[in-house]
Amino acid sequence: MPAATDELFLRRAIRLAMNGRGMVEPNPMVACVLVRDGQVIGEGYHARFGGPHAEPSALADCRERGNSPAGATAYVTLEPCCHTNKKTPPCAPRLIEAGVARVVIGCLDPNPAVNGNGVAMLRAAGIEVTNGVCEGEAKQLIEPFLRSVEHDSYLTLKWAQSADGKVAGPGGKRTQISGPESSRLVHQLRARSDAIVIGIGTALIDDPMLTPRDVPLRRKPLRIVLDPQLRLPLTSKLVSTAKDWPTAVIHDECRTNSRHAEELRERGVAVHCSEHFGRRGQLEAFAALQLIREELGVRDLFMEPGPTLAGSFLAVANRVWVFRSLTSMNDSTAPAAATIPAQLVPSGTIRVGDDELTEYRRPMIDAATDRPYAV
Ligand code: AOF
Ligand code: ZN
Repeated sequence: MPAATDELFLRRAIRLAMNGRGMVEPNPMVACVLVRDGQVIGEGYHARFGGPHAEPSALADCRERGNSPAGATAYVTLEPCCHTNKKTPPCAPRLIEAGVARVVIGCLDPNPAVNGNGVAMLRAAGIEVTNGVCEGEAKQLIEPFLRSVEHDSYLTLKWAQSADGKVAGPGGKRTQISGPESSRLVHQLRARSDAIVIGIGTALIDDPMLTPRDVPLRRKPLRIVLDPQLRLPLTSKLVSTAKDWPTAVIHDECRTNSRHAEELRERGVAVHCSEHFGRRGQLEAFAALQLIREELGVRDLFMEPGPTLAGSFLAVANRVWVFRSLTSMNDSTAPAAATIPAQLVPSGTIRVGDDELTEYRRPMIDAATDRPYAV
């Protein structure tokens, strides 16, 4: 099969996998496309956490369409699994039973229980396996999962700015900058994340709920406020809804036994302390991610920072989403957006309603070559 054809079907599988967005996390999005004689004869994706994997869904689709998978090529975005102590039966044996002749894989499953063992099982059964087709894109698809398997965090920053680069109104006053279509995307991304993170400045000025709204929600993301002096008001929406929506604050070390800490706890807020706040109250970004990972147990983070918090976390961000509106603020007292460092590379701009969304990504480095994957 020419390499270009493999790429074509693998890309189709990547696009299909994205239908699982918001429903499968923290597990990876995966899809499988079955092809014979250049024709798609069945396809499927992993649609929900704990539900059937991509491969059995594609095999079922193939049979429902009256086709036989025997002799077909299976294009899978992720190495088929082969381990048993989990929610669903392993996929590699299913492909073997179905008699597929060839399996083309985007990338290996970083899960140590699989990681090459799925490929070995397929090859031992006489199936031809090609791995690493569209590998950069396949890895990008599952980047938060990849990071978490590597015991790392995956951090997305998001903000909206006016055409002249301002993130709030005169004197920092809250102003709606982006349109409703952009808000909808933000709610989708909130719903996909393990946690939504803001600084105390935003909590005090905006009094946000930080919940994903009007989008399908599989689980409730943890709401985290970085609040060195523990100023989050008991009357805030975050605190008053903390019994229904998991909420945590991270403050500096000396407030642990304060009355306010106790009152927050009584209202259902998890109160954590970090010794990594600097003298001016800014939290050291690496230490914050580590604490959030290790004490709060969450890895895929969506941060909605003001410019100061953005300034501290851009150095460790994996991805940045900037919504730009068409209108200017024209006010010198309005705060300006943080500057995005050159290491975060623009990966695309799309129109969202009247706004433009630009995504910036930190290129993933291939451990084998020490160079970024070409995406
Ligand atoms: C595949 N195909 O579609 C997916 C895979 O708990 P389970 O049974 O859903 O298994 C989760 C693990 O399976 C996950 O950590 C990852 O290693 C793999 N995901 N594998 O062959 C799929 N979603
Ligand atoms: Zn599987």
